[in-house]
Amino acid sequence: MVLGAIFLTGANFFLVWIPVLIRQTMDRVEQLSENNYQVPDRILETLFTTEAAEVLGWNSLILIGTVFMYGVLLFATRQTLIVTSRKVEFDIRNDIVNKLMKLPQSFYSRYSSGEVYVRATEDVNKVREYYGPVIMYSINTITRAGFVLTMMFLVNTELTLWALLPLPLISFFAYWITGFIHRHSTIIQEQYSVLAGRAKETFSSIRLIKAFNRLEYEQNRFEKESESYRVKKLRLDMIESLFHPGLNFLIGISLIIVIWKGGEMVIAGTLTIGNIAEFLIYVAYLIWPVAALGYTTNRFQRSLASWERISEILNLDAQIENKEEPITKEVEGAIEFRNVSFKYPETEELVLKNLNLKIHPGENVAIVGRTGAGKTSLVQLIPRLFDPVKGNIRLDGIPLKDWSLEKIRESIGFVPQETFLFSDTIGENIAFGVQGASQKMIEDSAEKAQVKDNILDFEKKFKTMLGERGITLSGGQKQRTAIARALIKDPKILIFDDSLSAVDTKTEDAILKHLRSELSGRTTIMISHRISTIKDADMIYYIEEGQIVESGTHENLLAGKGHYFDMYNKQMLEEELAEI
Ligand code: TTP
Ligand code: MG
Repeated sequence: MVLGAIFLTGANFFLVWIPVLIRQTMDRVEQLSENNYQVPDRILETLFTTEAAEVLGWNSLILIGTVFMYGVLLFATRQTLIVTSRKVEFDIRNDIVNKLMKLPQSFYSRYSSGEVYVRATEDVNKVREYYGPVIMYSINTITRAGFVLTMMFLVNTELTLWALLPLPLISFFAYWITGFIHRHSTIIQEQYSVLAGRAKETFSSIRLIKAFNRLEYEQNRFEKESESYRVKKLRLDMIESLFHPGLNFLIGISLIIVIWKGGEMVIAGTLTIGNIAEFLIYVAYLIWPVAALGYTTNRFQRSLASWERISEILNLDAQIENKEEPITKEVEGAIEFRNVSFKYPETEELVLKNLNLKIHPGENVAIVGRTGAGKTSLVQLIPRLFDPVKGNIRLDGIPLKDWSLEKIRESIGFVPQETFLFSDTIGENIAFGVQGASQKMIEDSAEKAQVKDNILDFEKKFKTMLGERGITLSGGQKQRTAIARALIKDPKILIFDDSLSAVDTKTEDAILKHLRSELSGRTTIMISHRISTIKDADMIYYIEEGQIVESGTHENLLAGKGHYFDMYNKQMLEEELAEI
């Protein structure tokens, strides 16, 4: 940046000599022409006398040299300052994304994805403008005004004062209009996000909209937003069209003052014609820096506001991160909850209350309970998606906080309740579980999850695209793809959050059989609403309102005639009814 400032100062140094050279040339030409005043026809002739040629030739050469130096230095300035600002932008953006990856879930419930996106794009861009244009124009204004004003005062103080008279107006006008443009652009930007968000939502739920016959309603809603965007945009366009005519008008006034006052002085004999030309150029030189003063003040305020929003993110505490020298040894799979209480950051109510649970390595555990009981919340604590508010969780007898996050997460195969698949090939979706998975690994885990046959039925097999530009899998196919994604990691701990709910009982049996042979030696936690899925588990926990109210094997629990027994009876009854 220092280098850029030096280049820019140099460029402006060369710039101020241009009007001087023009003045000298004009004055010399005038002198020469005055000698021949009687015969104007001979002016042309005069120009080719040695003296005239000398004046014009030399001055032109020097002028070209000066302009060339100015150009070279200006190029160097942009190359240093703008390139620097791009590098700054690159660093800030990477820092933000790095931070965003680590921020706790509470952050994502506080900020919408749109807001996060704007901070990582728009705001970073505005901060970049600070390092680029704002600094560049500021240095330019200072150095150019310094040089130009010095020259002007040296030539004629009175005319200088006259010429400067309208300049503050220009500065103020530029400040006012760029401020207005900025405020409206912000509103328009927001309106645009609303519009884009609405369109995205509409098209991703197009099936629902058609099924509910809401086409016209959605169309009208969109049209209304679109109209509001149009009106705002037109207003901005009008103000923007005012900018240049307004600026030119003020410039015109300055120039007229110079010619008027300068003219008077020339008539009085205190100034030359060349001086007027010189002054006109000086005034033109000052216009942009003076307008930039207003413009950069605005930009600077914007950059500052953006920087505040960015540093807010950068200064947030990641909360869940590695302590110094975390444990990275191999995981065996013993999990223990000790007096664990948990609530979500955005709510007050405890979701898990003083919960105790001990799972041995290789044990096959099931968790059942009514909807909303806290099953999902419980298993989310194991890979540390959240931390408990009270109590602690131990892995192999060591508190989770002492483990390396990467090690814990690497050792857990998690199949979440809501399946999310990327808009990518089905093979890549399965391979997501591990880095550098081979085709064989992908196929093996698809086989284990009982989804391989389905995949082979697709025309492009494992290369079938999913999601927006591809096919939509059935609910059960999705779940089994997610299971394959967890199995490919070959993890010590497997967590299935209601992951077989969308498959029929026959497929479920096949998966369970495979898993059982596969799972020996692995700790598994299986959440389910279906007794058939979990009745063979080593241990079943029944959760109610964030507490374990019953535990034991299937037989134990039935004999206890409690909640589990009721649940079992209800499901048996349903099955019998279904058979009738
Ligand atoms: P869950 O733990 O999701 O309940 P569950 O998994 O037992 O229910 P289901 O069988 O239907 O899957 O929710 C417990 C409470 O926590 C519930 O009141 C909703 C609340 N909750 C949040 O506030 N934020 C969250 O991200 C989740 C998952 C739940
Ligand atoms: Mg759940």
